[in-house]
Amino acid sequence: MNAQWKKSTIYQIYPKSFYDSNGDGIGDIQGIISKLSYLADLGVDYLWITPMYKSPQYDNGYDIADYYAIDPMYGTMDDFDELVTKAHEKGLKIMMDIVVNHTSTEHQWFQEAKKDLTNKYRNYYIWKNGKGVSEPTNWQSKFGGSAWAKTPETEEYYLHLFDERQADLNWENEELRKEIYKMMRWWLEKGVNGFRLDVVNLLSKSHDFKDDTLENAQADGRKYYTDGPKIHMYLQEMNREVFAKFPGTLTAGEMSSTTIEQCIEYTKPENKELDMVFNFHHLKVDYLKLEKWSNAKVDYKQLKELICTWQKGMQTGNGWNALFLSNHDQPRAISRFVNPQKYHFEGATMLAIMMSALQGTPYIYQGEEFGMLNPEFTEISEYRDIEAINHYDILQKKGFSKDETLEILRLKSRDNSRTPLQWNNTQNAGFTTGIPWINVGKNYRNINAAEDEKSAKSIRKFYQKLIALRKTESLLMTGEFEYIQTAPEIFAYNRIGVDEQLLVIVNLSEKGQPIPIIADNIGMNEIILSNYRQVDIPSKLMPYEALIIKKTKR
Ligand code: TEU
Ligand code: CA
Repeated sequence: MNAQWKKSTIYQIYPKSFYDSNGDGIGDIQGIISKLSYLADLGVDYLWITPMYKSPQYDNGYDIADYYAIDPMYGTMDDFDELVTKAHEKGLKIMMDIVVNHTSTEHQWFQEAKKDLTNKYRNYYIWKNGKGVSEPTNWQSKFGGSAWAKTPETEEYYLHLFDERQADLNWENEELRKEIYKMMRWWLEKGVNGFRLDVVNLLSKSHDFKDDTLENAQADGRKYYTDGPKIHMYLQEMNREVFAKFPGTLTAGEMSSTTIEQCIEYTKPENKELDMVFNFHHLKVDYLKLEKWSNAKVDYKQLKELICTWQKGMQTGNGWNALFLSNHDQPRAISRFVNPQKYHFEGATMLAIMMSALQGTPYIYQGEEFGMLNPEFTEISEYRDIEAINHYDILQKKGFSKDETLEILRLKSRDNSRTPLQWNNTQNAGFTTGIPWINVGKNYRNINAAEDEKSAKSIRKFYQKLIALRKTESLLMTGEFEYIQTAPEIFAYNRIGVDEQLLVIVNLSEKGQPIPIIADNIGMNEIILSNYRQVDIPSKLMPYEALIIKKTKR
C-alpha cells in the first residue's frame, strides 16, 4: 500500500518573511494564521515552517537556544497552538523544522558545557585539543572559515560545521539523544504532524578527527561527518523512540552532500528511518567546479541527467524523493533557470510541471506559487544572511573585485529567497506596515499575489490544477519513471503504469523546438495539463512549453 502522503504537496513557509501582523517588520505566527485560507485554497496538504524556536537569530532560527519555546518575535506558544488548531480545521498539517545537528551557543546546554572540562553538559558537544597553536583539524565551516572555535574558559576547541555560534551536538552521547527524542515527542504531543530535519545526515561524526587531504574544492572535512558511521543507527533509534509512537508522522530529512545509495537507506520503508529526503545535487548545476560562489551558466544537460539519475536510482532502491527547486537557502528558481523578463508565466509553469510530475513529493517555497523572483540587491548593506556577509569578505580576499563580488552575491545569496512575500502592490508589498527586516524585491509592483490572481495567466491557478492532479492521477505517484533521450533543450520522461502512461515533455529553452517523435498518435493521447492551453498535441513546442500527455493503450 502506498502511503497517502505521497499524493501530498508541501508548502514551505519562511515565517520571518511571510506576513507581519503587528507592524514590527518581521513576519509572525498571527501573520501565518491570517493567511491560512490562502494556503488551503492553493490546495497544499502540509505546511513546513522553518524554525520559530527561541533563538538569537544569527542564522535566522537555525541556531536554537531553547527547543521548548517560541521566539517572542514570532509570538507566543499560545499563538503556535492556535496555528496548529486553525490549520487542522482547514485540513492543513504542520511540519516542524527541527535542528538537532547543532544548537545555538546561547542554548543552556552550551552555556553549561563551556564552563569547565568536567561540567555535566560538556559531553553534549564535541571538544578537541588543538595542535599547538592551530585548530584540531583543517575542517571548514559551511559558512566559511575554520569549523573549530574556542571559548575563553578552556583551551579546547568545539566543532561548528556552520556558524561559530552554532555548536555541533555530540550524538555519541546517549543522554543527549534521549533529550532530543523527548523534545521531539513533546512537539508531536502538541499535535504537529511531522518534521523536516535539518542537515540530519551530519549527525554521526567519524571517530577520526583528521585533516582532510583531498585535493579538490571540497577538501573541507565533509567526508569525516557526512553520512557518518552511526547515522542509520541514530535514525532508526529516532524512528522507534519518536515517529513510531505517533503513527502518521511525516518526516523529511535534509541531506547535505549525500549519495543515492545512502538516500535509499534513509528512506526505504523496511529500514524504518525517514519518509523522504532532500538532496542538492541538481542545484549545483550553476556552480563552477563545485564552487557555489561563482558566476557560471546553468548546465541544463547536467540538470536533466542528475534528476534522472536520482529518479532511477531512488525508484530502483524503493526510496522516496522530496522534489524541489526552491527553498530558503537557494536563489529563486525562476530567476535562476528561465528568462522571467520575457516568459514569466511560461517559465514558472514549465518548471512546476517538470518537477511535480517526477516521482516524489513536491514542495512549493513561499512566493513560488505566483512566480517571485530574486530581489536584485546591489549593495552589501541590503544583505542579512551571515553566509553572504562572510563571503563578501572571503571573495574579495580571494581577489574578486567589489563589483564581481556583489554580482556573485546577487546571483547566489540565500537572501534571494528570504525577502518579504509580495502580497500586493502597496507599500512594502503589503507584507508589513512597518519597516521590513530585509528590503522588499524591487519588482514587487508587477510581481505579487494580488496581481497574479487578476491575471489571465495566473501561475497560482496553474499550481492549483497541478496540486489537484496529484490527487486524481495515481500514475504521478506510482508510475515507473523512464527517461527519454531527446534534444538537449527538451526534457521528456514517462511515468509508466499497466495500461496507461503519462508522457511529460518540457521545453527548457526560450526558443521554439520541434516536438520529439515520442508524442505520436499511437493509442489514445490526451493532454491533461498544458501551460499553453493546448488541446491537440502540437507539432512544435513553444518557448518553455510543458505538457503532460496521458496515453492509454488500446
Ligand atoms: O542548510 C544546510 C546546508 O548545508 C545548506 O543548504 C547551506 O545553506 C548551504 O550549504 C550554504 O551554501 C540548513 C538550513 O536549511 C540552513 O538555512 C541553515 O543555515 C543550515 O542548515 C544550518 O542549520
Ligand atoms: Ca511581526
